[in-house]
Amino acid sequence: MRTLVIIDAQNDFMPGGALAVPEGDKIVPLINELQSKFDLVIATQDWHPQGHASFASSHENGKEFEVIKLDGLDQVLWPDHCVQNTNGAEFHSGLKTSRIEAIFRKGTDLRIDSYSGFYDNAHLKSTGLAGYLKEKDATELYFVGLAADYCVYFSIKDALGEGFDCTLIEDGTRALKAEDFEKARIDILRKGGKVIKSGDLEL
Ligand code: VGL
Ligand code: ZN
Repeated sequence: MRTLVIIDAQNDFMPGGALAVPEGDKIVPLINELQSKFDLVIATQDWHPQGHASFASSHENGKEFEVIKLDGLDQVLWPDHCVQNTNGAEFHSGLKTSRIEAIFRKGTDLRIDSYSGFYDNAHLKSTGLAGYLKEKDATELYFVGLAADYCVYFSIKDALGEGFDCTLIEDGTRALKAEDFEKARIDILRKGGKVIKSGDLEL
């Protein structure tokens, strides 16, 4: 079964948002159009409590985009973003949501960041997404959303590790940094994932 996985299409990752991805809003019409081509559509939301450990503002002298060690793991310190129940955490208002069957939220634990929609960054806690997809017989996953070099990339890595057939729809994503996406893209291909353009999608 072909499943569209929409990663973090939230206001804070859109131009004008707290952690804006350049041209992040450009993917919304395509994501809307693509939904009808899939048997199942699911979405993730970055969903942090206030004072989350990934926020620079939660650390004394923390600087945005600086990398620190957090419980032994490298952690980028981000601007406050996707705080639960704020407008920044809502989906882009243009995103069609009627076909989204389930929403998986991540980053909800105060001390642990979670780029992937499947597991937190330390791989300690599952969101339940892998089990949900397996129960639905959703073997072929197609990824779109934000940001290509973080949450989309980490979600694909985990999905490949779980044995799913994974394809990134390249024009359905945008990166925070182009050079990081280039590395991510090579890694996805090396790990057995596919990268296509939406025009290459066979119905
Ligand atoms: C993301 C950084 C921090 C993302 C989430 O959705 O790519 N990036 N939190
Ligand atoms: Zn986040």
